[in-house]
Amino acid sequence: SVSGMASAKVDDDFPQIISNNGRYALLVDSKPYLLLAAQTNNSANYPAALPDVWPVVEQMHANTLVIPVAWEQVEPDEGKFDFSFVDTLIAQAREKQVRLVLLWFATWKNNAPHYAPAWVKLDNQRFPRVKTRDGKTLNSLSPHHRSTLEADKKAFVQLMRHLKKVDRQKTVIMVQVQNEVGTYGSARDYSAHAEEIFQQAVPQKLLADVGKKSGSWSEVFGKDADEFFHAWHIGRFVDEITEAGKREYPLPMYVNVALRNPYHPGEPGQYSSGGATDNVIHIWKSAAPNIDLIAPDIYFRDHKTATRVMELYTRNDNPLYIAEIGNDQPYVRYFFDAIGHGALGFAPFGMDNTKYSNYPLGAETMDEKVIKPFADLYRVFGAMDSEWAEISLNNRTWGFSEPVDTYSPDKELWNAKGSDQEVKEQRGPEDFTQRQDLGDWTAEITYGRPAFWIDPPKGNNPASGGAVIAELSRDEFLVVGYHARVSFSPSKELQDEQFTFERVEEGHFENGEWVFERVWNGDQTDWGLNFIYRPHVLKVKLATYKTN
Ligand code: N0T
Repeated sequence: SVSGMASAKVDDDFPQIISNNGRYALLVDSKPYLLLAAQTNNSANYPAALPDVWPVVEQMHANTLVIPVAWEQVEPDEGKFDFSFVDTLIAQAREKQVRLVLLWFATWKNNAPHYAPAWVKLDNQRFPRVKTRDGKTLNSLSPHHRSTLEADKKAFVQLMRHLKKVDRQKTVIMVQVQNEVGTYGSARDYSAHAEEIFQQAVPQKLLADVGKKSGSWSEVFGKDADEFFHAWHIGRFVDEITEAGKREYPLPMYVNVALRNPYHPGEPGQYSSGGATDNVIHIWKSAAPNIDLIAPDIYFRDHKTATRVMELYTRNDNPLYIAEIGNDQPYVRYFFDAIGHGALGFAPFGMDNTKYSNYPLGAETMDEKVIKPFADLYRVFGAMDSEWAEISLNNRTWGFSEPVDTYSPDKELWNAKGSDQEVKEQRGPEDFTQRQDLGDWTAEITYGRPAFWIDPPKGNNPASGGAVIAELSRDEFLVVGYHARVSFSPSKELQDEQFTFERVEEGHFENGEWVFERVWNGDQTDWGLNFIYRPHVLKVKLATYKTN
């Protein structure tokens, strides 16, 4: 089960994460809930910014807004709390019928204490920063000081207490603790105080959880010692805050990760050291049992790297949730991979009209062209968010996105080292074809082919296709595709059998029940299931028949 759930006993109607054999769902109002989310740009956490936020949430058909709450705004003077922004936000969210995920920007906001109050970030005596090996002071707070932990914890507890008081109807459904924790520029804190702790034995709990024999950090972890030490201590710091917050009000709580590139990781400190990068997830799981999930922030534009990240963060002990993903066109299709991995949700970053753009991470401008492809997907999945989340909790699912990245002629694809542009010229149909063994049946997904015949796939320009398949019963699948063709054929198990679609129904869900609209047949099915302009929801029944 999800780590934090063991300790937190909450009412059935309280937001919580449940699991079923390594598959997960977030429950909201006692029902599975798919987070079709939008995250604002940074600095949108003031009432004056909100009018620029809601229109995009609405155009996108998002059911959830992900938005910061800053320590500096709730405790500008030590011990004096002001939750007026939170109150305004909750009131407006209710009016719009949108749920909230709050981001606690405090000790670490991408490495730095920028969102901490002045009384914290200006007092380096009381709240010391990380020191490099050469004694340079970095603008990243050290995890080794009770003073920092206690101050942050006190504010976080007040926030959770406030939510408990004002949010009886559970508009806020989840909380992110800190943002992209870790330190750039050093693997760990090398201050004298940190050094003393580093020389001590590795804690028993960590040794037991990772199956190592006792010793100092260097003896146990060798060349990984510095990074693992930093990850453990940041993890413990975050866990203690989380535990205290949950004691007030036990919402699901998670951390997000400034990823390292899984294929070209570089050295700790070149990426955010101490955050839950793919190489230290096990350290974090041991250090932070109250954290319900560890969520990747995906800014790799290429298919190979983006989908690899999803594999790395989908684990029996970790439900996938895409805490952030760039909002530009190439990223949209990765929605299908995410939900194919059973993700609890998906939150494109920078979805507001505050006239800011984090390009090249996301899109250059915010306009209808950026919003529309997300809206196409969210509209369809929004109409069955609870049903999908329940199917995903209990059934096998597979997601696919167009594998060949496309490039505009004048620009290479930013942050896409995983993608090999060189071989682009020699692409053949196989490059645009994905096959998945589903058991008795094999699915084939192809991209960029005419609606008729078996003409080979050439890919879409730009790459934009995707599909997801859920197994409803042995021969029955729910299929949603977009700019793709989905075909089925017998697997080895049914090798010599004749087969056909018994019936392909297009429909939708109402209150958990499938509502039939029409049968897809003829052009819509003769060459496979062709998903052209927008996603459709199909229930596909496959069958074999005897010829003698
Ligand atoms: C993200 C966002 C926001 C060479 C960036 C991503 C958000 C934070 N950080 O717009 O700041 O609050 O979580 C860092 C990605 C760096 C990629 C560098 C690739």
